[in-house]
Amino acid sequence: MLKIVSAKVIITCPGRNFVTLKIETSDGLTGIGDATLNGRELSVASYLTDHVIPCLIGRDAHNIEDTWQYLYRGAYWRRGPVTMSAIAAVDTALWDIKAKAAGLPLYQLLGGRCREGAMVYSHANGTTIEETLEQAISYKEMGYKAIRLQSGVPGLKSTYGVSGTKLFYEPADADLPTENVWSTEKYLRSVPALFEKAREVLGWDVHLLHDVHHRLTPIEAGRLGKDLEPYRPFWLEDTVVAENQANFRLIRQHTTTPLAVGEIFNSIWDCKQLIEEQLIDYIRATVVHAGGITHLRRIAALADLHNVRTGCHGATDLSPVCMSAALHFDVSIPNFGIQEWMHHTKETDEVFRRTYTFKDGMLHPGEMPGLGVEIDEKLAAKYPYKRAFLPVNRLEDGTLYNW
Ligand code: KDG
Ligand code: MG
Repeated sequence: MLKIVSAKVIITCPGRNFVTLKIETSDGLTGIGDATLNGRELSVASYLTDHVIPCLIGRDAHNIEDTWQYLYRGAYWRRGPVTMSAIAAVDTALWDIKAKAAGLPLYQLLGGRCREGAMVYSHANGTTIEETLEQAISYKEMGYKAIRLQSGVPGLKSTYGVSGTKLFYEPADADLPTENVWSTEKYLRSVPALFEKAREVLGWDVHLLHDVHHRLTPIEAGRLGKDLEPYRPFWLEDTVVAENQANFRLIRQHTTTPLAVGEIFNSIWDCKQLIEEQLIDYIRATVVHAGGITHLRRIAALADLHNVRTGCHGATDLSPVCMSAALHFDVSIPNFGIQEWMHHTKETDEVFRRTYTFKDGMLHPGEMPGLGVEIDEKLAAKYPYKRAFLPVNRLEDGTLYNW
């Protein structure tokens, strides 16, 4: 038995907030898991410290599935982003420990490699089409095979996905929520022009992606998908809010543009209908917000039955611990599609010493036993938690809208 003897939550802000769970076992092995929930970080920290850690002490670290069931079924209150991020942190840390105990990189325990590395997409953004494409060109020169394009919308002061700092987009930027203003009409006019120009400038040898960030109705999404068809996007992401999964039927009736959704999903039940009815092409649930490696594998297995591939969320609010876990998952499943990756700040990469590397448009998880990432606790302590909110969004007449 590999007894859990202690567990603690580490909160640090090396450029943005991250919550990490660290578990220690009787023979001195440690494992870590990402528990970051953007803008709601302290709620997961409390859930872990007050309600999960006391139940972990004394348990066998090897019994990952039983611990998962204990925290999910055993809690009575199921699902939700706070609960599932906390479960994910425990699950990831236990997989880290098991792989270290075996002396193997985690992907070996998940069945070994299905591919050399995980194709990643990066974010090109700018206030104008020209600026966005300039950045896209530089990503192409760096070797990226896939690029997400987000551009400012003429007539709107700010919009989702367009940042001040170009290498990464960091929306949780204020002590209280900032406000964006939205116009669907202006937006719908601007995106086809971006993609038309992008194909002229970038050619056809690179995958192009776009994130709508939940701002359209199903029929508007159908229209946008149709308008983009000539430019063959790799995917159109989060066209509509996915609480009502049946909404996607209408979108599907109107376009063959591939659809991706799921970065805010936290359980297999959030994607069940979308997958079973083949209403989407890519499922974007990720390790930290969807119950860890154990649950994400279950989602991927269901998706595989219905021709749906994975495309895990990988914005800067997912720590290098989550990114590492995602990469081991990505290389080990048969129906991997693509992995999102944005650069973290230099300070973040110093706090989280990671072994994954980028080469020729792909990330590689590395060969270190376990996840291949460690947290420098002393350095982490130098960056205390800083309250930060995601923005909210209003229509031009002031109505509160989806961000
Ligand atoms: O926390 C919110 C961000 O992770 C999200 O806005 C980023 O949509 C996003 C993406 O596709 O990376
Ligand atoms: Mg997104």
